[in-house]
This record gives sequence, structure tokens and C-alpha cells, in this order.
Amino acid sequence: MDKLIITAAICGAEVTKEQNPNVPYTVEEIVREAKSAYDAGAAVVHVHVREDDGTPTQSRERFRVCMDAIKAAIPDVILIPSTGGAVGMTAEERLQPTELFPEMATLDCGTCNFGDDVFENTMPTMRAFGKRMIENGIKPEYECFEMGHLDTILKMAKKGQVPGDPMQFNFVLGVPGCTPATVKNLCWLVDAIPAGSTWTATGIGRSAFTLAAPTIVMGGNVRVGFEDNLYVSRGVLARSNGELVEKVVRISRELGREIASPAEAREILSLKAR
Ligand code: KMH
Ligand code: ZN
Repeated sequence: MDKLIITAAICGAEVTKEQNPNVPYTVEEIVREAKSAYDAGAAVVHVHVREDDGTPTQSRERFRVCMDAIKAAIPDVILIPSTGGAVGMTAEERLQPTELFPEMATLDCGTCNFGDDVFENTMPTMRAFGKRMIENGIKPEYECFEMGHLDTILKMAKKGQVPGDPMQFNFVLGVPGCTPATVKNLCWLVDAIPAGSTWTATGIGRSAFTLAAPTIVMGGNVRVGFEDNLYVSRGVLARSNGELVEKVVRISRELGREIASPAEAREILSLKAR
């Protein structure tokens, strides 16, 4: 079994300092959180950015400044900027980070309820995002919140509308309104991916670690971070993203699986040398 790739989703677009004062907004705070996750064992950082007051933004300039600052602090980390942004943003707004030619970026694979909101990803939007990623040589991380999302993106890959083999999926389970974070649901999704693909599981809220454990045993990779979960254990706010990553590292080592470095993660994810 390959070593475990840990992704830290350090910031997200929805969580706030009111919920956990350690949620990063400023460039300095984003670098601090990325470095804490990396030092704890994360090979990948999933990047959202905010204005200094916490407002989510997809500004190309803000992404450039934040990603350059992260790279200056931890040069070998793999960055996966979001093209999901925040609910309600336009496709054009959301696509801005792809203009920076990152080695990877998220590509959300369908519309779904998202708490009280609707996270809209229409077919034309997904085709436009796929085309951009093909043109700009970006490997997508396919964010699937539902089985229908996975089925849709596999069909699009067959038609050449999005980058194909080998594909990297992130199964995001436990979003209110979407697929619950159960082992049975995870197995259903994993069983449907093409041979040679790689996958990550993200459990939202209290399922962050209960989904991480079976994922580690099944050979998948794990995402944790403030975007998905603000607590390190019941009622205890995490002091940093690093603390969440440390917990995954502990679980994985107990289960006998070692942690991938960024170089090893690039190999596992078939990322091209740049
Ligand atoms: N903020 C969510 C509505 C992604 O990064 O691609 C979407 C999201 C997915 O976070
Ligand atoms: Zn995200």
C-alpha cells in the first residue's frame, strides 16, 4: 500500500474566527496554518483565500500573494487552490486561480445542497472548468459530494471534456444535505472509480476522524483542516491545522501506514515534474 497523503484544508470559505479564533484570514495567518500542517505531516495544502476581514474571495491577485507566501515558507508543498470558492460566486470568479497555472486545482463535480444553500455546478460550468484545466496543464482533484457527481465526471472524462487518467478524487462526505459520512457510502464510491485512480476522503465535522481511520486502512488518502472541522476532539477546538494533521498521523502510524512526503505524494499522484 502506498504511503498516506495528508491534505490540509486550512481555511475554507465558510468557517469564521467566531467559530474558532485560529481560522486564518490574512496572508500571514494563512502561511502560519499551512506551515503548521506541513510540519505535522501534510504533503498537500488545499487553498482558499480571504480578505483580511474574512470575506471569501477568488481574486487571482490574492491567490498569487498567498500561494507565493506559502511557497516561500514551504517550497516543496503541493498546493491545490479551490475553484469552488464560496456558494454564490460566478464561474468566472471561481476560475481565477487557474490563471496562475497551479499543478493541481479542485474541480467540483455537480450541484448539491450545502446546508441552507445550493452549491451550483452546472454541466456548462464543469465543461468550462475542464477545458481550462486541460489547456493550462492543471491536474484536477475531482470533488464528489454524491455518487451522481462521480458518475458525471467519469462520463465527462470518457468524452475528453476533463483531464483523464490517472484521476484523483476527493469524496467529501457529511456535508449537511449531501451523502452521509459512513463507511458503506465510502466503499460504494471507491468501488466505482477506475483502476489506477487515487482518492482522498474528507469527513465533515465530527466524522473527520471516524472517516479517516477506514480510509487509511482502505488505502485512500485523508483530508482534514479547518475548512472541514474545527475540533480536534469532542468540544475541544483545534489550536491549529497542524493539530488536526498530527491526529491523523498518530492514527495512521498506529495502523501501520507511513506518511508521504511531498515528493512521494507527487509520485503517487502522477504529477509531472515542473
Ligand atoms: N466552499 C464550498 C462551497 C472546493 O474547494 O472546490 C466549495 C468548496 C469546494 O470548498
Ligand atoms: Zn474547498
